[in-house]
Amino acid sequence: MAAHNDIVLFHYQFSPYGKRITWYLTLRGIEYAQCLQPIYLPREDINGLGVKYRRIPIMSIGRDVYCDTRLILRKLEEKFPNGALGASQPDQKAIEKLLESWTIDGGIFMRAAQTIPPDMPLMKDPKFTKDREDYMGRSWSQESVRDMLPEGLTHIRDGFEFLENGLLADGREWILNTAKPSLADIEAIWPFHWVLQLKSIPPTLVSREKYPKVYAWIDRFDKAIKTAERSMPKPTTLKGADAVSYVAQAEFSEPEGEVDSNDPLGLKKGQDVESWPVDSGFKHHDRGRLVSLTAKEVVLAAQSKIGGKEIRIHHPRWNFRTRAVSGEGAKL
Ligand SMILES: N[C@@H](CCC(=O)N[C@@H](CS)C(=O)NCC(=O)O)C(=O)O
Repeated sequence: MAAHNDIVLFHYQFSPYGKRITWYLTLRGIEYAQCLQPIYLPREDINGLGVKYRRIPIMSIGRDVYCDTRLILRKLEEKFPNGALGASQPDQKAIEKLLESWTIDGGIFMRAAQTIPPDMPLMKDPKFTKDREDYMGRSWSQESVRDMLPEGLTHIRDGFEFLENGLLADGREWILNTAKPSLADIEAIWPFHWVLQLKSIPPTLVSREKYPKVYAWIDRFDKAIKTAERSMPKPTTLKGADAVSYVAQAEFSEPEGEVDSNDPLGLKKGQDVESWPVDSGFKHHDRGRLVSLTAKEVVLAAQSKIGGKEIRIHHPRWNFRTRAVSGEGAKL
């Protein structure tokens, strides 16, 4: 059983964040294996890896596990530089980064999630809504969901407006006026693509007639993905136990790295630390020995459940908190 390029992506099909990575891999023609996950916790395979981070997707390359799509995309760009999708001009890089920030931190994804139709069967499944309360820290009761819908719709319409009359206004095919979709297109498109699939927005607010350029861009993007899909093999799908033992037996895919002694956190290599996201999924903390700390990422060594093999968990620094674990109960 092989994972091409040593990559295993843990995700589920309904995940718009997951799409950021599957689209990227597809557009690049980078072959990979996937391990499909349930839509809510528990996720036994991820537990088996020794990873407490709860969000989807995560991606392993060898025995290194990367959390958060921003870090995953950066690693893929670095590991496969030939034909990278990211901009090279500083001003274009800045637009790409601002789009990432707009969709992830600027609230577009959160507003898109508020447009999930309250009548969808999943929204009536208490296991799902309770799980999402743990993930987002807000109520997902039918009442709150209905209350938030109008606000979600208003914000998403604003996003369509911004794209139609801003970045796509001059009739360009792709956000950075490239010949093919680039990383900037992925950074911008994913929540809008998702809401159109959810079919949650009334046509009186958002329609092909009102936002023809955005719709045409999304159609073009889908076509580019379909074409790319046809020119590469489908990802290998690994069963959970196989994926976990594959990762636990693999080699590390990158050198250990150093702890920056000038880092404001003042942590030391080898110290026991915990690290977790502060924007969502914040109750789930990874713990381990500090392996590396740079401006861009923190790496912890934690034990998988396969023969106690050590894996390295990578978190980005942005919107993550890392601190020393000390005192009673600190033993890992
Ligand atoms: N900033 C994270 C956010 C990831 C995220 O929130 N993913 C959603 C899925 S689309 C999630 O984990 N939802 C809760 C869950 O599936 O457990 C990233 O870029 O990867």
